[in-house]
Amino acid sequence: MGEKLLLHEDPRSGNCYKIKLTAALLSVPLDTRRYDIMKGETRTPEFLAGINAHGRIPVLQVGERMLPESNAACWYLAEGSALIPDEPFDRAQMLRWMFFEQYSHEPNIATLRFWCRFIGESNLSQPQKAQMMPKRIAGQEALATMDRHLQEREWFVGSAASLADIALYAYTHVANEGGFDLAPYPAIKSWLERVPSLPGFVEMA
Ligand SMILES: N[C@@H](CCC(=O)N[C@@H](CS)C(=O)NCC(=O)O)C(=O)O
Repeated sequence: MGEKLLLHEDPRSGNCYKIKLTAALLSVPLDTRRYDIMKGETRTPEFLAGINAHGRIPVLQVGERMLPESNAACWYLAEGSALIPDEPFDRAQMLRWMFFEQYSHEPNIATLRFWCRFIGESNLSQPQKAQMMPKRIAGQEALATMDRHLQEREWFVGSAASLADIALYAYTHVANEGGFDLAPYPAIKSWLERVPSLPGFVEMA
């Protein structure tokens, strides 16, 4: 990986953590530049024009080029490594769980964590308050699906950790901060204990 890598991030974000964890597991050097999303620092004209027109972190800067979307950045870092399975069906299964994470997991579990831990329930707008219960139910459904899958296996795909585990670990291990009780999901709890044993593992800030 010849070009310099810079992660535009807010260290409280699980989406940013996925990329830092991938880089750490692969011993890839990564510089970081911090933004405070609570202060709208990813919505400034400079950020929108130069970093990400969608106004969000994480963005992985590769030389002069910008790569938004956490899972795309993880893929870029892990290309050719053991974190992406060689076998085509397994590789597609890994993507299946990464898409699941973005559609069924992160919008519910990460959003409730953000609302409960960082905004505070009493400061939520009426539409946000109305979304809390549907998101809680959908988040529990995602956790139940993960738990059923993990009852049969140690890792999401094949017999080793892959980007699917990294993507899903980021917000599952802090799901309690969004008010999710993991007690009903014993297979998830065992898997959460397994991930930190990976060589090079780093904690979320
Ligand atoms: N699908 C995107 C989600 C990015 C995202 O939602 N980023 C949040 C922080 S985790 C953000 O930048 N929020 C600030 C804002 O919307 O102003 C990814 O996986 O990278």
